[in-house]
Amino acid sequence: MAEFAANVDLAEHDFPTETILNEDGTLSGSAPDLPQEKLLDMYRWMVISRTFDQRAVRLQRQGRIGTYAPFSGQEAAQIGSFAALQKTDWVCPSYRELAGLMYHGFPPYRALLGAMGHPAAGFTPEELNVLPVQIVIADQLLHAVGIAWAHKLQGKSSVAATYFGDGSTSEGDFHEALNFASVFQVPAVFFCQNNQWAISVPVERQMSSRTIAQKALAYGMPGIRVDGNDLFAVYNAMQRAVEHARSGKGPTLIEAVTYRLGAHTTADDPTRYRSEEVQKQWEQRDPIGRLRRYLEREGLWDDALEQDAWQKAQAIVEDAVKQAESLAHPDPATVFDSVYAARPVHLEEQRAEFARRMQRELGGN
Ligand SMILES: Cc1ncc(C[n+]2csc(CCOP(=O)(O)OP(=O)(O)O)c2C)c(N)n1
Ligand SMILES: [Mg+2]
Repeated sequence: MAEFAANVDLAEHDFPTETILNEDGTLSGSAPDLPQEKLLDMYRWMVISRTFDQRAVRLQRQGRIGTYAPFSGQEAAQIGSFAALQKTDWVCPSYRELAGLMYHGFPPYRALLGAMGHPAAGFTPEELNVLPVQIVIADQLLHAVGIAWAHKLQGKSSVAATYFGDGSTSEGDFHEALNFASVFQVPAVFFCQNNQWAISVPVERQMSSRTIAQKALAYGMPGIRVDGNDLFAVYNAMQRAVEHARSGKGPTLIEAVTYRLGAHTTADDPTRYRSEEVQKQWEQRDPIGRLRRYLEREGLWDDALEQDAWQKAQAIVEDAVKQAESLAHPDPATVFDSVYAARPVHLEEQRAEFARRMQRELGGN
């Protein structure tokens, strides 16, 4: 065993973490060629997303929405990568991608509907090529492979991008998806947000690989490890992966190293398993402050613009809350619908029983 181990030099297969934007707002490489308007729009959406996220947590505390999964800290990973996609591409998200989805065109009020238990959360607007948010860990990777394969068979140049977390890499679906994607050379991008935790399981206990990116090697596809709090490095990595897929060269696995600043969901208390010291270190690496420092250095941003961005974000989020809360409450019996094309007998019976009970409770007899 020792002899065998001596023959494997894991350091040779290391994937260095790509960075461009330093924490003080200076550059350690060349910034991607982004039009100024697009760059400022990305920053504004980071601000809107952060405002949305904080508001959603408060709404849950007030009992106005159900369980919610915050994404604060992951805005650069999401918005930086979505910015490299086109509207004709497809996205298969998990539950933690609301910042990216809103930047991509998903209306903020609709982003609240999942946590409100509204049936409309199961549908995405017609004009967006986005699948409904996936809660079942890693299932969406297989959906992306299927969509990408269809693109290939139809001779389309569209790409399918899928988003997932570090914990998802332990699921069989992750491995099946990567294998299938590489065997059939489909135009897929696997975007992993390694936010260090899968609920209370740290990434060191999730796997003994040094990186997630290196798993790409086993499937014969490129792997990229990137600083997920660096908007420029993320955009750059995603663009290369999307180009690679679009030009028929097959899939890529990207690992964006980031951190979820909040709880896993509003049902979780991370102070029970995370150290305050590490938390503070990551707060220093906040992706929003980092980009703002760059924009200020470049003379593209100042205090007045900053104040205006947060105020507008507040208004957009308040409007979203109003719109979401003004929707008619769905008929609870709709939980029996849309599971099967035609309701089977047992669901018919349960639906009838449910209707009788509702009648008793509401009708008073
Ligand atoms: C198949 C499956 N198993 C377990 C769960 C319960 N669960 C919900 S989130 C989660 C952790 C996922 O961690 P990660 O992939 O790192 O994503 P993150 O939540 O950190 O974004 C688990 C185990 C689930 N939703 N689906
Ligand atoms: Mg995680």
